[in-house]
Amino acid sequence: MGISLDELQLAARNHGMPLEALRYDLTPVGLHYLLIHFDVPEVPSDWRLRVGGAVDRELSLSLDDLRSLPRMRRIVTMECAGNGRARLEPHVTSQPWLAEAIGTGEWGGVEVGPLLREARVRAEAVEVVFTGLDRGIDGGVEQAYERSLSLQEALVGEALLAWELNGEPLPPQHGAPLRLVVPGWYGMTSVKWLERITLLDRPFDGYQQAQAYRFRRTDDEAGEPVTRMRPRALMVPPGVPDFMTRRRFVPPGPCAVEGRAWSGVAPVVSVEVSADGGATWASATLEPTPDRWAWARWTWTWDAAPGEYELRCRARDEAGNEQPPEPEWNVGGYCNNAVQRVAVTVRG
Ligand SMILES: Nc1nc2c(c(=O)[nH]1)N[C@H]1C(S)=C(S)[C@@H](COP(=O)(O)O)O[C@H]1N2
Ligand SMILES: [Mo]
Repeated sequence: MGISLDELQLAARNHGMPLEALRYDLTPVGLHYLLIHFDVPEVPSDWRLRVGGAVDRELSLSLDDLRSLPRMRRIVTMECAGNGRARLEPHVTSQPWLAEAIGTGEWGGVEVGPLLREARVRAEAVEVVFTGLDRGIDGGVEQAYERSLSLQEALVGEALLAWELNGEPLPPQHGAPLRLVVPGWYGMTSVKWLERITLLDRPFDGYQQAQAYRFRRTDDEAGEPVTRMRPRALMVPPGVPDFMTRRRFVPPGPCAVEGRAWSGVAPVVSVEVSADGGATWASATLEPTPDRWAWARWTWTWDAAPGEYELRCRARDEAGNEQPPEPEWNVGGYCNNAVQRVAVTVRG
């Protein structure tokens, strides 16, 4: 497979969500996936959030200042844009996710829009840059981790500045003391360890915006920015696993299969399951989502007869987006929402 020690080093720092945790509505904090490009930064004891750039009123806010504003809680499913990268051929060198770079949290904090209005954004502003405290070198460029949103998205979208996860203070690995959470978007948008918000009168050209996170089929094309999560359904692998291969073993008879499905583009309208390697598909029962951008639970009963199988599941959203049977290769290894496959042996 050709995964290097460098990649293993990344994978050991940035863990995924074990797929059996698809059973929980809210992912227990320690099971939510993690992606940290550089290091978890040290947070100064006098930390404040600064809002500046093209504004008439610069803001400098402590966590207590933020806590005095109207609070919001949103249940949000977050997925790394690199989820599924390790399935791409030829190999793309980076964090080698299979399908587990997901999690759902109840994030608590304040909405971004009202805070920007408070800062009196100037007419020339077009983008909002969110800068983290963490620094490192990527693509040969030393940088703070930072990403932007269009002013429109930041003002009218559902982005939150969060200091709580599942009712607890945000832990260091998820961005304490404060992070951005942008519902529906791939995870790279949700900047952790937030230090600064800057209004720009031009498009942001930072590394993580202009170089990374672009969907490119070849090295020399500019590509399209990676934005919202494509639809995806995942199942809890049924039965029990073989330790090394993780092939599943189930007894014959009715087998309850369950999972979750989401899309950052539009609500999921159907989940289908196949037990014959994609030849025929059956409709799963889809439950309502607890929040607009949270995953939906689905269930299906498989009448399992002895033999060797490959289970698959796939989601479709209201905008008509479907999961492809095979990955769509791209330079950065992003947005691979190809259908999940689970090898199962039904014992006689
Ligand atoms: N400051 C900062 N924010 C960041 C990152 C980072 O490395 N530094 N990683 C991003 C990426 S690529 C993802 S997928 C999500 C992961 O969030 P989580 O670790 O809380 O699951 O955080 C995003 N925000
Ligand atoms: Mo990511």
